[in-house]
Amino acid sequence: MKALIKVACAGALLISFAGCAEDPNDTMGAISSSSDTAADGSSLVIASVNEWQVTANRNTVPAGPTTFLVSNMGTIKHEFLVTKTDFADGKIPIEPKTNRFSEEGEGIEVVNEIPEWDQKTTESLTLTLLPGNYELLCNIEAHYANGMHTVFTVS
Ligand SMILES: [Cu+2]
Repeated sequence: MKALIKVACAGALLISFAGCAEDPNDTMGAISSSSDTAADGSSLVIASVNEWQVTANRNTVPAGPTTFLVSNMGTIKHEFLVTKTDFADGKIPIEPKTNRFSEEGEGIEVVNEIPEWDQKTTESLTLTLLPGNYELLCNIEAHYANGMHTVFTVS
């Protein structure tokens, strides 16, 4: 498992000096903590997903280009949705039939996403964000209800 994490970090290194902060022995983590912009000048957010949470190293960025570098630290596939909404964290209404929320629902705008990707790998997503309230979340069946969301603000 350790070797795989190192591979994921090497991929991250190409984008910026962003490491896998989850590994305390990884010196790249220390470098990343002082860098809040990616190599292309966008705001950098280092995040991870697992069962059952979404975490990020910052929950506020200025409006504009933002790069999310997201590691799947879980044991199954997850997705990562950047969702603009004024619903409180974790309060987007779940449809009982599907145990997920409607991504076309009122008051919900999925700006972009990293589709389901493999555990122990890292993906990135760069997009331009407008000011507002957001949640970073996973909307695979039952995952949101189980806690896979965190609040995020674009100022
Ligand atoms: Cu998930």
